[in-house]
Amino acid sequence: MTYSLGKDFLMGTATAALQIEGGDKNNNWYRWSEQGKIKDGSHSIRANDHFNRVEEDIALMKKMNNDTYRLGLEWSRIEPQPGQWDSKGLAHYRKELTLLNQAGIKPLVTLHHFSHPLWFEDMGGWEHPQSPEIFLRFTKTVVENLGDLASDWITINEPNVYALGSYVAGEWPPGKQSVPAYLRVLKNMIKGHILAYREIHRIRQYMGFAGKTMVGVANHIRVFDPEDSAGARLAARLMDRMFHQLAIRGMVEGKMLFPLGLGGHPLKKGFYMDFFGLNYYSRDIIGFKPTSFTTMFGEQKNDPELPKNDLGWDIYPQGIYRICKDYHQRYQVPIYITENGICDADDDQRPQYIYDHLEQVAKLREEGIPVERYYHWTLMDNFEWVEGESARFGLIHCDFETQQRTIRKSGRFYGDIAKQKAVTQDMVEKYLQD
Ligand code: IFM
Repeated sequence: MTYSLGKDFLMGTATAALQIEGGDKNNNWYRWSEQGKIKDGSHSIRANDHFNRVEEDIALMKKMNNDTYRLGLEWSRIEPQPGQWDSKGLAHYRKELTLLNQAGIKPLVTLHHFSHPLWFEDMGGWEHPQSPEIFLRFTKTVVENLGDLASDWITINEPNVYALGSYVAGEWPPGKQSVPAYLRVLKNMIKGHILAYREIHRIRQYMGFAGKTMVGVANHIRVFDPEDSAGARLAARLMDRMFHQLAIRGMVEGKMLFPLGLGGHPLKKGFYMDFFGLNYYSRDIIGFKPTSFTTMFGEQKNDPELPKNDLGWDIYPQGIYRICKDYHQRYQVPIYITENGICDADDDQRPQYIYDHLEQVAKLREEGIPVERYYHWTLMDNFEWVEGESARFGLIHCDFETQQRTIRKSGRFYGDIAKQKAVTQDMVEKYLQD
């Protein structure tokens, strides 16, 4: 029942700027909210008002014994117009990073997490051939101004989920449904990552931090287990390639798998990942149904035997173990679980979810797999993209009307684990009795 994670294990929480800050009108999700595309009618302009409550929220992280915190930067606050830099935006993030460092919480900074300025969206966003260089320009300014305050960087969050939601499912801005556009976006994001990877290292090196910089990507990885048929096995392989490998092999190795390689690739093959960032939520059973647009590569199904979260996603803790093992074998770099969490408004599943997933992590660490960090998604209930404010993933409950934050039972449990780097018998009795 009890287990230990080891004193050197870092635990924290993860957020994204757009999902918590509120108040910014110059980004793609503001317009999408204005257009009434959010299912519950909520709006990204509100979120958690974190932009004005940084101190309060850092105090909550401290209370939950966070060693580290993954935060995003809102690009449009830093570069509101192409090539124009907002010193107030940069100063805001300098202050936030300084406060985190003073609190003894190590920042991990994400440069692109699904949101970007309207001018970038309107020129074609990540579909535009110049988008990698435009992202590089943003990265350069950010790291020149903030690079002394953070050693650890994520260039892009979940490129596969972004490209799929925005360019195939069409549920996210700009709402396209086109596989060629998906491929263009992935290819540009890969280039953008590689350029940013090199640039972050270059700048931190001349700042005097050679050898002390960690750069990676937050890869969203699911387990795809096929149904028992040849067609389903083929579909699962195809889904793995289309959803995982195109982005991962491109970003880690600079390898453009077919069909991304068509049209050439000016950047060299190499190794562009200092840690393997892994966002894990769920597993899909894959069926074979090539007859419709949404299932042409494979049909994603639930496993009726497994418990579900509030959004109907299967809860499958063994997946985190399987994925970490697999990617460690492939790449042999430290693994950071950059996201893992559950949508659970009444918090009756989250304590067990945390226990079960961290148990798998403890097992991995015992076996010598270098899972060095775990970031729970997420610090507090926030703006969950098209689901809006109704999908609640937080260790902290947020009343969006009053902005009152209340640490949930799961948050207290997580804080106790983070303090002891272990689950003790006392904790099991206190938090998991039901
Ligand atoms: O809220 C998102 C996050 O922005 C990216 N990964 C998955 C989370 C839960 O859906």
